[in-house]
Amino acid sequence: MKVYFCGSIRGGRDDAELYQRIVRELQRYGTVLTEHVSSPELSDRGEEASATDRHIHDRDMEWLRESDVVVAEVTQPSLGVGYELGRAVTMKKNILCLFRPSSGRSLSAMVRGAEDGRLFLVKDYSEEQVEEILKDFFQRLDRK
Ligand code: 6K6
Repeated sequence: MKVYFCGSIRGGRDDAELYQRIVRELQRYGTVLTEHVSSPELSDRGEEASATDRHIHDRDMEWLRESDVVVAEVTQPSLGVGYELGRAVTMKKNILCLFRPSSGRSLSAMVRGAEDGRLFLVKDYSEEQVEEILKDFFQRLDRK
């Protein structure tokens, strides 16, 4: 099972620690292709000396194509995550979006409204529910 994890980079790194917890949990179910998204060393400048933006985009799209499932933490708004979700929909991937209402934010209608109860799921959650929600998601995938 290959998992593509999405989380904000240039959109802001406030939730980086939570991304790390989610990625660690996801690693119980498969290979996380985008582990770097959770790296505490990565700043909101999201820059890597050797990688141009085109290289990052093309490499990430290749990983997205390769992936079996896409899990996105969508509480911190990020253009890149929104873009990845749109591309993943076109590729007919199984998608889980995780949103924390405790943030006081309101999730974009373009993400919440894409929920279809089948390939595109949106879950409101709090941090202590991460394990349980991912367990349910992967169990459901097994039954598909
Ligand atoms: C350096 C070290 C690790 O990453 C970098 C450079 N930046 C990126 N590398 C890989 N993926 C990226 C990078 N910047 C954005 N992305 C992708 O877009 C990730 O898969 C995230 O899910 C998403 C974040 O988008 P922004 O708009 O918040 O940056």
